[in-house]
Order: sequence, then structure tokens, then C-alpha cells
Amino acid sequence: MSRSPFPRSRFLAALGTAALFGLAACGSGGSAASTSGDDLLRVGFSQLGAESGWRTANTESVKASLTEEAGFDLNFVDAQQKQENQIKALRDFVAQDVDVIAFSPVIETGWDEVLQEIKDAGIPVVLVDRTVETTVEDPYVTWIGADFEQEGTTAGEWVKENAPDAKVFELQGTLGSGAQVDREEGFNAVVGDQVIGKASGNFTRAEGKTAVEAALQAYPETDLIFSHNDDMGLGAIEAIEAAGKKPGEDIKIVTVDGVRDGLQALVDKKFNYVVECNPVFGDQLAELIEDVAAGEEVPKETIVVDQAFDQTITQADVDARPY
Ligand code: GYE
Repeated sequence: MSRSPFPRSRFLAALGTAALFGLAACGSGGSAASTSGDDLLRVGFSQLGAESGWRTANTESVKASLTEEAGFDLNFVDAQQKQENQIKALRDFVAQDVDVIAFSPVIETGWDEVLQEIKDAGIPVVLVDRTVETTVEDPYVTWIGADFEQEGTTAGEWVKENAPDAKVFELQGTLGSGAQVDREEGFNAVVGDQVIGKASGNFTRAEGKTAVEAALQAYPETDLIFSHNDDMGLGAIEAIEAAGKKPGEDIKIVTVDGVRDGLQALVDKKFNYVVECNPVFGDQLAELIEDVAAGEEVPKETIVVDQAFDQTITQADVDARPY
């Protein structure tokens, strides 16, 4: 069973209408433009949570791009890092018969049934940020996100070059998530022999702190932490300082993301190296969703470009960071 794509002409017309409504609303000082919603492209977006600075920036970027003015009727649902909440949101989107479903899967597995239901309903899927492992054939039209394995490799190369004798504790993200699995694979392929222990901090600052408190007891020889994101690294700083040690010196910290708080820790010399993972791709996502809805050819994947930062970063760089 297939579904006819959202006609391009109808969508462009919707854009015009939305723009007019937007102007009218501004002119009258009224609240949000209320359209019938019929002319807009109806998108269900299941965000996995609000666990980190990265996620908050990503959510802001998505919402800033998928606006009514831009022609979208966005139903955004936050799953609070629970897969069952995401599955429920996805089923709701099917019941609402949205034009496109976009979602950022909290972990890689467990989506077979709901992906099949979406496929049977003929609704195209745009996968955002994280990846899925599924037996469903052609479960999504396109994926946009970062190269997590490369991020892990880049972090590993810094360690190999700058701390070849370090005893590394690996602070993993949410177990079973694409970001955790692939960062770990990339990092361990380069310096796996230096890793003396690992545990998950679920990508949050609080759980990162708890995991490092335990790690400092279990592996007192740890002198470098590779954290799968900034937030857990910030939690690690708290745990290290509470144990009377100096983060960045006694225990070096390498992280992934590059949100402002993370880069500030780098300027403050508490982090040693940060591999960027750029969350600001709402505009690219909006374009992909339009093209998918219009039935146009899109690339199977779009990799968001990342860089990396060391302690030569300046306060001005941090202050200029948009997120
Ligand atoms: O690195 C982390 C977030 O999937 C890229 O999820 C994302 C990761 C990001 O919680 O901070």
C-alpha cells in the first residue's frame, strides 16, 4: 500500500498562505496565526527527551525551523527518554494520519512493530540524529545526523597522541543508543587497550556524576575519562572535585558535543578535549521533510559536519557559541 506524496504545488501554496497569516497576526498584534491546518504540511516529531544541552539545542533548532510561517503544522512530543512513550507518540501520529513522521530513536532496537505499522499506513519516515536496527525493510526514507563512530575515533586519536599511557574510564551514553554504540566502537578501535572500566551515565549530568563517584572507588588509578557527552563530563567534574582531585590535571576529561557549558569547561581547563556534535540542523531537516513529502529524491543519509576543540579555544569563542 502506498500513499501519494504531498503535492509540491499545494505545499508552496501553503507557504504563501502561512506567510500571509503570519503578517496578519503581526499587524493586528494578535496571538499565533490560526490557520485551519489543512494547508500546512503535517509533521509528527517524536523527540527522545531533554536529557542534555545537546538535546535542548536540537529541540530549539527543530522548532525554530518547522514553524507555521515555514508551512509546517508540527506536533512535537517529548518522550522523556522512554521508548514506550516514543512508540505511543508514533502510533498517535499514525492515527492522526500526519504527512511525515520524524523521530529520534532513544535506542536502536525494539522498533520493528511500530515501524511496520507506519509503513503499512504509508507515512514516510525521516530518521533524526540516532539510528535504528530493524528487520523492517526500507523503514525510513532518509536519515540526518552525525557520524558517531568518527566522533569516537577523533576522541581516541587525541588520547593516543596526548595521553598514550592514560588509564581510561569510559562514561557511556544511554546503553543501546546509536550514539553510545558507535562512539564506543570508534574510540575503542583506537585506544581500547587503555580502557580499564566503563559504565553508563545515560547522557545526563546527574547520572554521570554518580557513575564517576563509583568509578573513582572501583578504579582509583583512573587518570582520564572519555565521556560520551558534555553533560556527563560536567557531572564527572563535580565527582572528581568532591574526591579532592583536579579535573583536567589529575584526571583528564575528553567529551563529545561542544555545547557552551562544555566549551566553558575547556576554557577553564577542566576538560581537555571536546569533539563537536552539531545539534543545529533544523533547517536541513525542514528541507528534507519538504522533499520527502513532495516525493522528491533525497539522499539516504545527510551527515552533519563536526569539528573538535582543545584548550586553545578562547573565552570569546565560547561566548559566541549559539547553544
Ligand atoms: O551527544 C547527547 C545526547 O544522540 C547525538 O544525545 C545525540 C546525543 C548527544 O543526549 O548529548
